[in-house]
This record gives sequence, C-alpha cells and structure tokens, in this order.
Amino acid sequence: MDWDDEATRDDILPNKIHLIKDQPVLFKLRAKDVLHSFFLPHFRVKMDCVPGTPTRFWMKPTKTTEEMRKMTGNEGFTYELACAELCGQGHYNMRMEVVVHTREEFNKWKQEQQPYYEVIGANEEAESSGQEQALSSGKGGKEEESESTEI
Ligand SMILES: [Cu+2]
Repeated sequence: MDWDDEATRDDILPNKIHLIKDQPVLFKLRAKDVLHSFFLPHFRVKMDCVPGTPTRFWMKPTKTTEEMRKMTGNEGFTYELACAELCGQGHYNMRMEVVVHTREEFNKWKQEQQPYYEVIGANEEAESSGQEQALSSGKGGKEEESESTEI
C-alpha cells in the first residue's frame, strides 16, 4: 500500500474475503510471477491470473455462509478460494476462506476492523519506544514487524 496516498489509510487487510449476499462484486486479478487460477468452486467461478495482463470478473453471491450451513447440514461449511494452477512451491498454501454475510452482519464486521495503517503505526510506536520493552512484553510481534517492512 502507498501510505503517501491518504485514501489508503482506512484500507483493511483481512485474512478472509468478506462479501455481502446479493451485492455484486468485481474481482480484479493480477499476477507478478507465473500463471495462477482464481477458483471459487462453490460459486462455479474460475479465472486465470496472468502476469502482465490484468483480468476481472463480476459475480453476485446469493446465499450467506450461514444459509449454506443450514442447506448442506454441515455446520463446518465454508466457501473456499483456491489456486487451481500448479504455480510453484507455494501453491499448496494458496487458499483463503470466503465469508458471505447479510448486509447487517457485514457492516458489524467492518466496524470491528482496524485500518492496516493503524496496525502498522502501532508496530512503529512499539519499535520507537525501545526494543527491550517489545521483547520483554513477549507479544510475539516480530512476524508483524517483518511483514510491515516488506510492504
Ligand atoms: Cu497460484
């Protein structure tokens, strides 16, 4: 993210894809290295991610995750995103959960999210207040710090 652009400061970086039932969504796909395939099997959607050629598609989820759990009788049901291209050593790890909410549930979830800019700022404060404190607190924030350096 480009922190010089103030429009990025309320961006969130969730570890799941959160969608709203009956709300069309546009996915814009890019690849840096090799071909990947953005596969949402429960939605019958698959789109290649091609280096140098952005791809895109619209879709509209019509059932929430909870509705699917009731319909399938599977309380553990989750929508899944997976890479459907044998793209390299990290291929096995290219998956993500997709959650489809009602609009009310989505708004509640969104309000609970902290902008990534603030998450990074909190890490920078911890660094500037002295590493001894961060180390003695045992917060396990080392991974977060290294991630923020890469971005
Ligand atoms: Cu991939």
